[in-house]
Amino acid sequence: MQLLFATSNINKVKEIQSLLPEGFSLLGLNDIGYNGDIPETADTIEGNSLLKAQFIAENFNRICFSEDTGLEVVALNGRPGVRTARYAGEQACNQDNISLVLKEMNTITERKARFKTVISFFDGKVFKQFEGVCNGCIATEAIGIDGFGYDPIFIPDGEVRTFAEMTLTEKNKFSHRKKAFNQFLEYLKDNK
Ligand code: ITT
Repeated sequence: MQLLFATSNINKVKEIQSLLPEGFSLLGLNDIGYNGDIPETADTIEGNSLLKAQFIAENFNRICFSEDTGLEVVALNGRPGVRTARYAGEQACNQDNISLVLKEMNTITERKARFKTVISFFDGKVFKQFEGVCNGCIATEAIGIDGFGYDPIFIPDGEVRTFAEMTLTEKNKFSHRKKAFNQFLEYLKDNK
C-alpha cells in the first residue's frame, strides 16, 4: 500500500519511513509535484493537522495523510502548543525556538512537558484523526545533535537523555509520532 504524506518536513518523513511495516511505501509531496507551503491557520494542533490533509485532498484529489506536532509545556500554560513551529516568530529557526523556551523556563523548576502528534487521514471520502503523546520534561540546556526541532531540550519520562542524544530507534521507543502512526496503521489494517 502506498501512502502519500502531506508534509514538507524531511525529518518527519525520515521518522515515518523508519516505522513503515513490510508492504507499505511512502510518497512525499515532491512525488506529486508539489513543493509549496500548506497553510496552517487553525488555532489547535488537531485543526492544523486537518488543514494539511484537506489542502492536498482538495487540490490534488489524493488519498493522503498529514500530521501536526506540538510541544506543550505545563509551566507555560501549554505553550508553544499550536505555535510550536513559529514560537519565536514567523521566520524563527529551531535554535531561536529552543532559546526562547529555555529563557522562559530559566527560573522554573516544574519542567513537565509533552509532545503531541495528531495524524489526519483522508481516505477519499472521510477524514480520521489519530493522536500520540509523549510525556517528559524540558532540559535545563540543549544537549545532543541527533533528531530535529526541539529534540535537544526534551527528555522523555524514564530517560535521562534528550531525544537529540538518542538514535532514531531509541527515540521511537517513546515517540509521540510513533504512537500516533501505530494507531493509524491499525486502522488501515482493520479497514483494508
Ligand atoms: P509540516 O507542517 O510540513 O508537516 P512542520 O515542520 O511545519 O512540517 P509542524 O507544523 O507540525 O511541522 O511544526 C512542528 C514543530 O515542532 C516544528 O518546529 C518541528 O521542528 C517541531 N517538532 C515536530 N516533531 C518533533 C519531534 O519529534 N521532535 C522535536 N521537535 C519536533
